[in-house]
Amino acid sequence: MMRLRIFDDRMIKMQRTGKLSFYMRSFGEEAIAIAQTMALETQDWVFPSYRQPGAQFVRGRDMVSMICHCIGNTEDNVKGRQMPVHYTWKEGRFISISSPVGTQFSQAVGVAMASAYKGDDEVCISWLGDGTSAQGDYHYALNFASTFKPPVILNVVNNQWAISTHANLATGGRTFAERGLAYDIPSIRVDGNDFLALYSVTKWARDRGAAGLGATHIEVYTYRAGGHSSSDDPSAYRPKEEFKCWPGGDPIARLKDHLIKNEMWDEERDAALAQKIDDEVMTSYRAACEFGDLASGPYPPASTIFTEVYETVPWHVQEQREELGK
Ligand SMILES: Cc1ncc(C[n+]2csc(CCOP(=O)(O)OP(=O)(O)O)c2C)c(N)n1
Repeated sequence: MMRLRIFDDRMIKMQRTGKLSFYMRSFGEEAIAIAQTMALETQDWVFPSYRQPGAQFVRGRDMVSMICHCIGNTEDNVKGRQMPVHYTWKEGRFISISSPVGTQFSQAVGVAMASAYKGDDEVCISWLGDGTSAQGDYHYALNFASTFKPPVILNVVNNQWAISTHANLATGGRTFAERGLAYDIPSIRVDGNDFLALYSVTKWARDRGAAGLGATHIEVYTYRAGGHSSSDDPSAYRPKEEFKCWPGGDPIARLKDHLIKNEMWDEERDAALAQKIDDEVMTSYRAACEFGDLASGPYPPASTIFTEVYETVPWHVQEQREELGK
């Protein structure tokens, strides 16, 4: 969680100083991707939204590779085809983050159905936001999950805001959790700023999926402590006092306090770890820039728009390629 927060803090500063074009932080929501991915097995499939890049840290993705993606340089594994922070990482079974929000739920259900059909011990997990759960995609996915009972964990991350739209406008119900019950899917509401609660509820959901008991629907109650993205200014629509209350509190501070009280951690080690991570982030940023920085590149060549899309390139695309001279 500390790695994710420090990484995010540095990257937003890079954006503010013109070294990245765009950025999205997980600020206040760090426990979610970290605890929930830790509760899975390595063969499980992760279908994230743009606020769960932390799952990659759990699975060991190299920071340099993540920063190359954010810059969109020659080492970006998606060759500049995605917005920054819309990571994809095949080796970590981390499915490409989609800009059109909500597509990941149906994909997760579909892959889980395939795994069950093949008899593989694989569970899928996916997250979408309170705002996104007002879309049809959410309901299609729940209906398939209810009907076919695949091993899938479907999380609605209720961080109370969808850019400037409050969660009250995404449902008329009291909670997001209760919506799963209408689909006859076991549903639970968990404190999304409590690392240990998230870990245990996700382990339970994984066990259910692996035992053939089907999907679990989870409302992860949290708070988007920062802006929506580097393009957003929440002070334009959010009461100032709200952040001061920080519903649920800082998940990192909460776990730290718990560990200190149990004599498993101390302030000195905490400060040393923060410094070590910050050094790692800065070293990784400099290493990533060796493959191209935002101001001067190099970027993936234009010819890459024609690669890795079609196995057999259709004639009209081939014509366009020839016209481009690549
Ligand atoms: C299909 C679609 N509609 C609208 C958008 C624009 N958009 C991007 S993020 C976002 C808000 C999503 O809010 P929420 O689902 O609550 O997730 P959060 O950002 O709070 O994590 C919107 C409207 C989009 N990317 N895709």
